Amino acid sequence: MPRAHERTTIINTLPQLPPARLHIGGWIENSHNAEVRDPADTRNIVASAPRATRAQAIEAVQVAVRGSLEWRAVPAIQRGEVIRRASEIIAERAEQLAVAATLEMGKPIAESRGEAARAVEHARYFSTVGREAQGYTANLNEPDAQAFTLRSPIGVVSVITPWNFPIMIPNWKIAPALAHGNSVILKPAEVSPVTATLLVQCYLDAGVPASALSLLIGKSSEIGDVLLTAPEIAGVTFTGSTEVGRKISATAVGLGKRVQAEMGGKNALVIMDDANLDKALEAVMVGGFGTSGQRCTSSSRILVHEAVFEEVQRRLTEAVGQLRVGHGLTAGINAGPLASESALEDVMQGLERAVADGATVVAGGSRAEDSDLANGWFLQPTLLTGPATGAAFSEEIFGPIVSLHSIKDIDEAIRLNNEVEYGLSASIYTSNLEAANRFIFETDTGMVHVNRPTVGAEPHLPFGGSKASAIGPSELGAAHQFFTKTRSAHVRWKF
Ligand code: UN1
Repeated sequence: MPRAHERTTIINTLPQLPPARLHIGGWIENSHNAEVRDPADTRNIVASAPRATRAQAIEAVQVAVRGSLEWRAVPAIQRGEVIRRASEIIAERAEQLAVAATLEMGKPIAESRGEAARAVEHARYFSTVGREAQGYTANLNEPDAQAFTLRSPIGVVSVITPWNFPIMIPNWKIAPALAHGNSVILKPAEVSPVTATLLVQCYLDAGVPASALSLLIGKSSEIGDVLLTAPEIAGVTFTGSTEVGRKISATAVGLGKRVQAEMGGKNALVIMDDANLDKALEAVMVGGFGTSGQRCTSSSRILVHEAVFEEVQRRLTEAVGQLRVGHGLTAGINAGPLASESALEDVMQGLERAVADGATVVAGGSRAEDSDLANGWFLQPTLLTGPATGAAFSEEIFGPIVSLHSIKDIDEAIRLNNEVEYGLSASIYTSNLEAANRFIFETDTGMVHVNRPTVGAEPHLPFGGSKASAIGPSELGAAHQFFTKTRSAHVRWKF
């Protein structure tokens, strides 16, 4: 196997991406004053992007108010047909979306293709929600009368999304928002404006009215405030850091809006002494180093039973050394760069804090040495060992850094799992029924896995966390809780 420090050739000719654009009732030709740079080689300008002004954000809100009325009048089952058509268009354009995602945020193309495929699956799932039972009937304490519950759209929704899944996360918020009859204003991360433009185009081409889906690309400092505070906005759904999510929530909830914030994680993967080690180590590689660790569901803390600790450390050190770091469009690469300079800086600082707190670097730990990678935001995949305290154990470090901590038994695994402020996902690898069940029932994360990686998201199951990982209702299978208002109807038919 080639090793991480071997030369990797950066591809010479990159595909040209279309420009990012704003959509406010129609596509807008703003001047393009932001450059989108390839995080794997910042000498490459891969696209250009507009910057929406505050006035345009205000206009988008007015358009979305009209869009909300127009779109909610379309019967839910017909709205579902439009979403189904969007899923087909996303499937047709999957390669274009995947290339854009890789060029903008750096993940290996195979991962971007996987993300596009999951977006298709998620949209397909939401295309059917209009056919689901919406509520229940109930008696009233009077003759000739009956009550029932129904779900209504909430109205205009601000959708604020990150760069780590630039196709899948905007999609998994847009699809249910629209399926349930709301209008959407999407503000994607500044890192990935072209991917967002292409995704919005899929929904418009599928038949979503122009007024029901707006796209605002720009700086939070310029337009963010409008998306959180305009009186016409009913709800804000956000994915990103806990720090930003809490600020958004404080502002928007304070103004009486609904907030759904899916935030940080410090997810533990437990390996017991009776685990299938091959499978457990595969899960660490996928969950810890996939997307260069830039997932809120990443397995960043591996709690390893002391009886297998040495073997796990040895085998993981070897596997980490075999990861091929490079440009996401180069064949055979399985570790891309971090998405931006600030992302790399944050991760390097987290690593320094981890080491200062007593962690030992057993693999990686520095920027990529290969001269071809010197112009990108690369960090060697890094493995740490150390005490179950300090930054490596408790801080979300959003990069390819995984730390190993030794545990004695299931009690300690559960205690350490629950000790951190986050509560998104957790996993245990074991063949012991009691250990598995205790882990399920005694841990406090929103999602818990047995003999499965910590990552992943099924369209029909709730996706969400507890504690510092989430505010408001979960996503995906629980999306209706955020995107609809449950109302009760009280009907008398003799009067
Ligand atoms: C996954 O684990 O595949 O931002 C999905 C994130 C999550 C999505 C993770 N909201 O990483």
